[in-house]
Amino acid sequence: MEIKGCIFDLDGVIVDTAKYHYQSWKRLAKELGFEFDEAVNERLKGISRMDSLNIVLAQGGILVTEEEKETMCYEKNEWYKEYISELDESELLPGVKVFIEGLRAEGVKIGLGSASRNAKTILKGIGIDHLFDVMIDGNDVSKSKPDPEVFLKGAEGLGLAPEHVVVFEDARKGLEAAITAGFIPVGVGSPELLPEADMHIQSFENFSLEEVLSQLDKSA
Ligand code: B16
Ligand code: MG
Repeated sequence: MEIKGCIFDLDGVIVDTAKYHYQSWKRLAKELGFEFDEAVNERLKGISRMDSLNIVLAQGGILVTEEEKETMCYEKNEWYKEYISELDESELLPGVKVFIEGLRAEGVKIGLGSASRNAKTILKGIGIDHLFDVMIDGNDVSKSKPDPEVFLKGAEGLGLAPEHVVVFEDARKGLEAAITAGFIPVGVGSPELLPEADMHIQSFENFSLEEVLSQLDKSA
């Protein structure tokens, strides 16, 4: 088996923007008169802004019109943009930049597969956008994870078949998407939280693609 490309999810894999999403949803919930639960926040990982809002509103038992939902998504995103406006390289998760640079040096193609419509701004903010051969985000897809559209478009952009591409994901729905479309899935997080994946890493520090290859050989 040859690995020719790697596609990275953004939030929870390259950078910990989940805390800023959480703060923004919490602020919206407060405005609507209820406390937003951190456990519910786990379910928002990897899914679109509108799908997230629907979960937040359900937690508060709040019914609103579609128009009001649009306004709430807009408002939440304005706060989120404020939080991420000061992002810099220090917000990168440990080891990920060095790992990506190493892959590029070996000729492995690099892609982004994120649900976030702010993904390109974030990559630019942390100064690593130039490391990506293709960037697919929430602006480029019509179906969100667990639909594999975002990863399939990424593989297409890299000119690679999914079976030669590793997908690094921290969300169950993202792993489901990668598995459905025949990518090599690696869960970034614990096996307990990400039961869909056979392979897991806690961080990119001291990690190399060789480990993925040896696990694949064992399971072949
Ligand atoms: P935005 P990922 C996802 O990013 C987040 O995990 C998820 O919590 C968020 O709702 C989604 O992006 C949309 O983000 O509001 O910026 O468009 O994990 O797919 O990189
Ligand atoms: Mg994620």
